[in-house]
Amino acid sequence: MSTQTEANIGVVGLAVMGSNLARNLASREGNTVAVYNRTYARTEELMKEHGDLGFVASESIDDFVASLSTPRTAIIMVQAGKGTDAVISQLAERFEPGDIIVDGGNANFHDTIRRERELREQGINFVGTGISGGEEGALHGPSIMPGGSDEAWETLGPILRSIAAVAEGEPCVTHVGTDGAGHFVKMVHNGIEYADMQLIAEAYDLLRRVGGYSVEELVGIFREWNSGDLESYLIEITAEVLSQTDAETGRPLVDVIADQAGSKGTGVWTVQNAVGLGIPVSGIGEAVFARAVSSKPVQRAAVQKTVTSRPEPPTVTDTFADDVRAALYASKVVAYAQGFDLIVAGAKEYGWDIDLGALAKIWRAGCIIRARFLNRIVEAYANKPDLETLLVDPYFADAVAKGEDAWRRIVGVAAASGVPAPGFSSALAYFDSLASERLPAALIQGQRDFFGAHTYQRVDKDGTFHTLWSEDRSEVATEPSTH
Ligand code: NBP
Repeated sequence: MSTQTEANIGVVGLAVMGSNLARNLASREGNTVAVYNRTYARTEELMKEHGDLGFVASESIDDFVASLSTPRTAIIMVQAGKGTDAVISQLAERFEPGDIIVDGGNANFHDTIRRERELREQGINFVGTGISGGEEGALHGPSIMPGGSDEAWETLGPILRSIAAVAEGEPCVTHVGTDGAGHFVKMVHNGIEYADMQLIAEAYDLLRRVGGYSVEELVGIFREWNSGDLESYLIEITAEVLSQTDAETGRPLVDVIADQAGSKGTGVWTVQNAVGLGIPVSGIGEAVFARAVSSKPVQRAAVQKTVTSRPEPPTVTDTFADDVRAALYASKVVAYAQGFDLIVAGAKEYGWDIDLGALAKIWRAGCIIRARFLNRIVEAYANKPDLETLLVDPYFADAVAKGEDAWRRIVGVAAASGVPAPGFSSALAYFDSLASERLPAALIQGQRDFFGAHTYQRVDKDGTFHTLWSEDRSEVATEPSTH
């Protein structure tokens, strides 16, 4: 179908995310939306169901490109990776300098940096954009994290602002930084989401297996938590999932779902990049590993057969649920502190000027980690944009201090009960590492110097030193080790 109509924005890829985003765009004043999908049947389906939104549908990529007004602006919503590259090259063959290609898929930010560089040579603006909120968000208002050039943002900004979620009157979209910045922060967003989910899951497990609460009681606890400072989408849906009864067995649905957690890879990317940048994101790491452990049924069954006796959970008091809540909050502060550290490190490494407060603002609605908590992070960065870590912001420092005793009790109870709480305990270990005046890293430096002459620094004078371990064990001043 060829058409002369001029659309100000186009969407390529009309699976669940693309069709919902196209509907969102088309429902906003001033937008005429061109749509195209490799398999035309999907386009026809969208037209049949929602043709009243005035879409300009094309069967061929040529007609799609011809239907766009200049600067041509197309949002790609196809499977990340090869699918995205295929669509980019189709568009790039037909687009002109000044036109804009937006990738709204979950791309690896390294790919986004490469694609932006290649397309820039052709004068085409490439904008890698994180979009969070799943299919509902795409339809009603996602949190949007665009990278790319200032020039592209001028055209794209008003369009994205019109479709984004709104938090306290402000659209949840900001120009995060150049080239891959948007996809980088979306990756970290997903990593934080992993950590947050893991911590909630640990809270649930401890309340049930140690606290002895029924699933029904847990629904009440999570609903109550959702009216306080833990208020968030993830706590809200936790109560919803726990309240669901399986129609077939009459049991709580959570008890008939296989306990092997899946993932699509953004958590792994977050950890891989954090390791490369030297940033401890132990909360995200533990969450990724916990999903991996859950998905090892053979090992789990073998160990369960070998380990026949398990610890008896200690008797807990009425304040147990409050303790778990405090441990969850403190661990969550650590997970977010680590995630924001990673963003600071990524920005430094890749040359992005990322406004952390603005980022926390656009995560307050539309996305999966939306939470009351984010307002506190906005305030923390407004008070001190170059905060060393969220843990020293007065509000968070106070919140952690108030919950510290409970946090320690819960980690102790988890260990004594044989209930795994890797998120809670690693968060506490991270906090204790930062809070310790001396760390055993001194001993590690000694070991490294012993076997590899890796040298060390001293606390009492400048310089680099090596002990002649295999000679008379005297110390010599030396150059820093390069190996
Ligand atoms: P999918 O990730 O399932 O991808 C399906 C779409 O990709 C279809 O339109 C398909 O066309 C198209 N496609 C593929 Br596959 N290979 C192609 C190729 N070589 N050339 C052209 N088109 C190709 O869709 P989705 O779940 O809607 O997600 C879209 C993007 O949004 C993904 O990058 C995803 O990671 C991201 N995302 C998803 C969510 C979510 O909650 N689902 C949230 C945030 C971001 P066809 O119809 O011809 O097969």
